[in-house]
Formats: sequence, structure tokens, C-alpha cells
Amino acid sequence: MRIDVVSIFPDYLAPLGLSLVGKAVAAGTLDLRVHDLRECTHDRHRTVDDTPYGGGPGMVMKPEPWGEALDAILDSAAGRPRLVVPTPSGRRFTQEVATELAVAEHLVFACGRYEGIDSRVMAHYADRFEVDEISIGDYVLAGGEAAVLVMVEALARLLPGVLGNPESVVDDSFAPGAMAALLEGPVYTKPPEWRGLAVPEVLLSGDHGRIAAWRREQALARTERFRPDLLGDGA
Ligand code: 6GU
Repeated sequence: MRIDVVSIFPDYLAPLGLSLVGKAVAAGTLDLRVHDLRECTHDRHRTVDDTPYGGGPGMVMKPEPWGEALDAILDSAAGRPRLVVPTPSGRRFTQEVATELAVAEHLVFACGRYEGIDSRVMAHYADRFEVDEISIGDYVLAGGEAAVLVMVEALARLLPGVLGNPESVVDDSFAPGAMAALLEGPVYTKPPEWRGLAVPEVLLSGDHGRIAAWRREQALARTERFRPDLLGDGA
């Protein structure tokens, strides 16, 4: 998979060189390219924003630098990439959306700052990209960069060969399947007793039936406590 990220803070994306995503890049599973939007400005102040038409607070990102940056990416692209614009006013990012993005051949993330990107940019590219405006949750960030870190990490671990154990994807909270719509319960490792706290006896029993039943019960209790909406009876 190829991923391009365009931002006025390319250094913000440096963590993509670490951990699981970094390994996917090193292994060649992920071709990750980060671009500085200001390289596509041509004035002395490298201006990327201006005041909003119609008035109101804040600034809006000008279309011209975005046009230049996205044209250059398209010139080196094969096929029709997906353009993902992180914005609090987009559709909500979920595990299902991560799964959807993970099968794309080429994703381009356009990180807005300020009050957002001039809407004509998304309209203009709708024929050459599949354009998607996506929010990672109901709160407001200062820019799309942190949201890109979230989305890329979520989808990179779904790429074939990225996770050591593909079953960890299957058991995830929110993964489709037997544990669907249940949060994962508590986990334990050695030692069997730590600072007076014992690992639940059932996990040491070797009885796989009892262990599975206990895990299901724990997952259900946790879901009732923190996410009753997932059970359909809490709202
Ligand atoms: Cl994707 N961007 C910004 N700026 N704020 C957000 C967001 C995205 N998702 C939730 N809040």
C-alpha cells in the first residue's frame, strides 16, 4: 500500500517511522511519503491560509497550494487513489472504516489546520480521487495530523503480514466475529501473584471451556459498564 500525507507540519508525522507502522515501512509493505504543503507556496511568507468568505472567526486553507501538492501526487500515482481529509465534520472513523481503507492501493491524507480547507479542493478532485472526509471522534483537534496518526496505525495493523499474530486482529474489541460488539476483558501474565494480587484462578486451570466462558462474562461486564450502547439496551 502507498500512503501520502500532506501537512504544514511534516515533523508531526515522524512517529509513523516507529513501532508497527515503521516496521511495515521498513519491510516494504507500506510506501509512506510525507509532504510539506509549504513547498507548494510561492510567496515570501509561504502563505497557506486566508480569511473566510462570508466572515467569521479563524482562517481557511487556500486552495492553490493544495492543488499543486495533490496534482504532483496524482502525477506519480497509478489508478484512482482515495483522498482522506481528516475533519471533525466528517463521517466517523470506526474499525469498519479502517478495514475499508486498509484494502485501498493508495491513500492520500490532506491535513487541514485552522477552520479547514477551501471546499473547492474536495470538489475539484472528486473525479480523480475517491474523496472521504473523516472524523476520529466527537471533539475538536487543532489539525488533522494527530487524526492521521490514529487512522494510519489502525489500518496498518490490518495489512497482510504486518502483525506477528493475525489472530490478535480477530479478538479485538470492535472486530467482527464471535466477540463482536463486546469490549475486551482484562488480561494477565506472569507472575501468578504480584504485590498481593493474584491472577484469576480460572486462567491457570487449563480448562479451555471455563476460560472462554469466563472471558465472555468479563467482556460482557466491561461492556455493560463502559459501553452499554454497544449492547443495544443502553442507548
Ligand atoms: Cl479528523 N480533525 C480535527 N481537526 N479534529 C478532529 C478530527 C479530525 N476528528 C475529531 N476531531
